[in-house]
Amino acid sequence: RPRVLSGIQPTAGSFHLGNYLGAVRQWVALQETHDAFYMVVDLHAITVPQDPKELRANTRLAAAQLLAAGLDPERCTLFVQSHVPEHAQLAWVMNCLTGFGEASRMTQFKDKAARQGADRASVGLFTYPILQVADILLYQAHEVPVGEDQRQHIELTRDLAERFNGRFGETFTLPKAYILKETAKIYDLQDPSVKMSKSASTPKGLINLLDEPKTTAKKVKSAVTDTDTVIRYDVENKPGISNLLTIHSTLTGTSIADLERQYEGKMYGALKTDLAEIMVDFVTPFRERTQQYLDDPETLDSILAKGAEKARAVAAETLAHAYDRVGFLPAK
Ligand code: AQP
Repeated sequence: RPRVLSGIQPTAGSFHLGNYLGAVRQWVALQETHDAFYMVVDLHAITVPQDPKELRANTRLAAAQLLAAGLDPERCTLFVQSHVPEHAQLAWVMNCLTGFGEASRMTQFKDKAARQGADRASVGLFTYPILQVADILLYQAHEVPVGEDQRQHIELTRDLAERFNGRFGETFTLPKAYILKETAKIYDLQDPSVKMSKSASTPKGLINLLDEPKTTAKKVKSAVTDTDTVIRYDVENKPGISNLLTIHSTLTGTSIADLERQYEGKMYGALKTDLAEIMVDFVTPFRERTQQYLDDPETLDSILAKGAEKARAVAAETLAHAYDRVGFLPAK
């Protein structure tokens, strides 16, 4: 079985619809066909200022949401990044292989640093993509299911893996980004020219899966569209409607073409009302399942402990190999 690896940050508490449709939904499907490793990336979460109590709670919350979304610990390896120290260890080695200019070209860093004020951005935020490189290479992953915003980081992973292999001998598998075109980028409901994002979206434009279902319905109904009246998929001229069609199509499994036929001659309000109902039907059981996992932290923690043990077995082997290649004297 080919291997996949992916991670999600525990920063915001609730996952948003972009995280779910762009990434987590694929994770659930891939556990059936791949040897899948999924993690809550708490090391990444401290690249911006965090509250320790919240981070701990949000890490459990992220794991609970992943299980509620359909990850099955019998079918995949689910763990917390900081439980596997090899991530930070390999990241150091990869840091030393990365050019300063190369790291400076990462657009996510530029965006996030600009939002924080360049002087306040941490060195950790700067090297975040290199930690991600280590995350992926440790598991010798073939594919990395992510949203479009992560493509550049996967390219960096391939570059650094090739560089390491070229300099020290074949060690790492070169991974590929696994990006589903349809849901690669879910847009902000209030400004469909930007991606839905926890740090950049307005509260009204961001669908949090753990919001009150009533709030979710309201956000869908007040999504920004355009002044035309035809329900048609056209990202250029109708980004708002196209975004709603994408969400509808993915959640219901109806093709966009069928949706266009179904809504022929109907008003935008009809699409929004239907989608609000679909969203409510989706988030209501999701919230309940998440709560059930949170109500039983012992079970949750033991799932994560087993996951970390499985992950470490793989990560430790890769790290030992990489350390040896680099020329570190083995500890006796
Ligand atoms: N709008 C989106 N459409 C599709 N996929 C998305 N992802 C994020 N936003 C969208 C994907 O979600 C996965 C988890 O990402 P993360 O935990 O790194 O979160 P993030 O990218 O930090 O999420 P945000 O909301 O975009 O955070 P900020 O605002 O901090 O940048 C990834 O696979 C990502 O591609």
